[in-house]
Formats: sequence, structure tokens, C-alpha cells
Amino acid sequence: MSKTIIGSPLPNLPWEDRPAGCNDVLWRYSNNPVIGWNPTPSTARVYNSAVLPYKDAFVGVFRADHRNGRANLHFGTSKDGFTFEIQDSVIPWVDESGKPNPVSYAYDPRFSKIDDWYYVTWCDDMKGASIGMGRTKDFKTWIRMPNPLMPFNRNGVLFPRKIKGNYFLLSRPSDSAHTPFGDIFLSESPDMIYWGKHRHVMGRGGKGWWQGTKIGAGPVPIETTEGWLLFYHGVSGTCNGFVYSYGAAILDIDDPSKVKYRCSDYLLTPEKSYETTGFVPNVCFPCQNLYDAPTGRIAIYYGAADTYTALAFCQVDEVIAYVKAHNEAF
Ligand code: BMA
Repeated sequence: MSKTIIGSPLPNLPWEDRPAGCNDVLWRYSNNPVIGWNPTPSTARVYNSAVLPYKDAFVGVFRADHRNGRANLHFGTSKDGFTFEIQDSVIPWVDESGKPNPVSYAYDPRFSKIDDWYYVTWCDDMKGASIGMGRTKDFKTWIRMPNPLMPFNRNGVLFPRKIKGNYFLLSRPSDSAHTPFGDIFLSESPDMIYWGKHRHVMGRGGKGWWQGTKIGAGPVPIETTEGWLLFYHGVSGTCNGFVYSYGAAILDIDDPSKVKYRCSDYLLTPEKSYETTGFVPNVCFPCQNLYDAPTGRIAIYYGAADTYTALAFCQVDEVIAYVKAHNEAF
């Protein structure tokens, strides 16, 4: 048992114990990838996707690259968190009056439940890459909200509850292309419409090179007794292109712009063939985690090689101990 995660039980969390002989903090699911090439008639690749518990099963918002190469979001369901029924049509966004309000493209969704609403954030087209935001209560009516931040920006990630009365959003200001820079910033809002009090949280760089080019928030942060546990991706610029790994940091519970601990080493880097080979090689891109608070078990969904959806597992106390033991302040 563990009392570290402040949250609900999820006894049906998709899970596999650490394999014998493995000493890594994070370990991969032995049947990865969980989603492969051409998963629905209209989609070539589904990856960088987000799954949440719903009743005694799961719901998800999936990044789907269509056969014309353009990305959009599809809704899907799962009984066990390992196998998915993904709709072949895109999420039909409407405005507050119910009028269709489609996106021109959408990718890298994060999915969070705050009070009675399920919120989606994604990379949206607002005359260039920006943060999109929308919400639903029933996975049938999807209400597109105003873009919270100006372009260019990506990796918008909401905190799962208000902090001192305000909503909080992490983001990564960028450029309109494949951004060769990028730090994580924080904004807050009283109503999910007006966002301000922008501040810097974490910069790229440090002693390790895995996060030397840019970083971006991954899944919705997990509330723990040590602070917000944030998994985030870090990018290294090699002579053969970008390499995406992911690591973790712990942010102050009342003021998440303060980094308490940040791990100098990655927790997972492209090693397996489904991570090193695909549409874009050498990419591990986490977008969502699920957890079971009483046992401290965490499952992380990550995109692999911009082609596959994969799963990794860890235990919260081990991750926190590792992050503290490898803390690097910068
Ligand atoms: C980023 C995003 C991600 C993608 C990654 C690696 O800029 O576009 O969707 O996984 O690049 O290609």
C-alpha cells in the first residue's frame, strides 16, 4: 500500500508487474505496442493519445494521422485499457450554441476530468500551432472553447483541480515549425476563458543532453504528498534529427511554478524497435497517465515513433525516490 498519491482507486488499471531482472524505474508493457499501423479504415497511425477511466472501463481521445497525412482527434473506448475501439470519424466539435466548429487539424491531446467536465487540450491551428481546448460531459456533445493562449504554442496540459481558486495550464511556447527551442511555462485562469499570470517553470538544458534542445509537459500532473508529479518529454538534437525521451519533475503543490525536484536522467528513451523505427524514428512521447492511488501504481500511455501507442508502468514511491536521488536544480 502507498499513501503518496492523493486520488481515487483504480483497481482495473492496465498493469503488468516489473519483469524479473529489470531494475529500471519505468518498465514497458511486454505486449507493446497496444495500437499498431492502420488501426481504422481512415487512419494510418494512432499515437500520442490520452485515456481516462470511465465507469468500470476507459474512454480516450486519440491522435489519428489520416491517410492524407493530416492529424485529427478521434474518440474511442476500451474495456481494459489495453485494447481499443476507436471511432473512424473525427470528434465533431461545436460552439456553445451547438453550431459545428471543426478544427483544421489537431494533435497530441491531453484529457482531464475537472469537476463534472472532461476537458481536452491539443495542438490546434490558430493561424499556426496553438493550444486548443474543449470539453464534454457525455462524449457525444463536444464543445470547443476559445484558444487559451496566443500562437505559437504546444503541449497545453491542465492541472486536474483548481489551485487556490484558479485553473492552471502548462504550455510550451514554440514556433510555427519543428521548434528548435522550448521551455515549460504556467498560466492561470479563474474561468478557463481568461488566462494570465504567465510564468516560467522549467528550462531546457542541464547537465544531461537528453533534454538539451526543448522540453514539454507530458500527461496531466499527479497530485502526491510530495507535490505535483509531472512526467515531461525532453528532446536532444542529434546530427540525425530530434530524439524524444521522457523524465519527471516534482512541482510545488500550491505554486506549481516552483520546481522542487527535477531528475537529471531520463526515465525512458527510445530503445525498442517500435520506438526507434516508424514514421518518425526515436520518439517516446507521453500524453497520459492513469493511477491507482491506494497501491501507487501508475500506467503511462506514450506515442512511439509517431506511429504506435505504447504503455509503460511504474510505482509512485520508486519514481519519487529516483527523482530525488537524481535531483538537478537549474
Ligand atoms: C512534436 C509533435 C509531436 C511529435 C514529435 C516528434 O513537435 O509534433 O506530435 O510526436 O514532434 O515528431
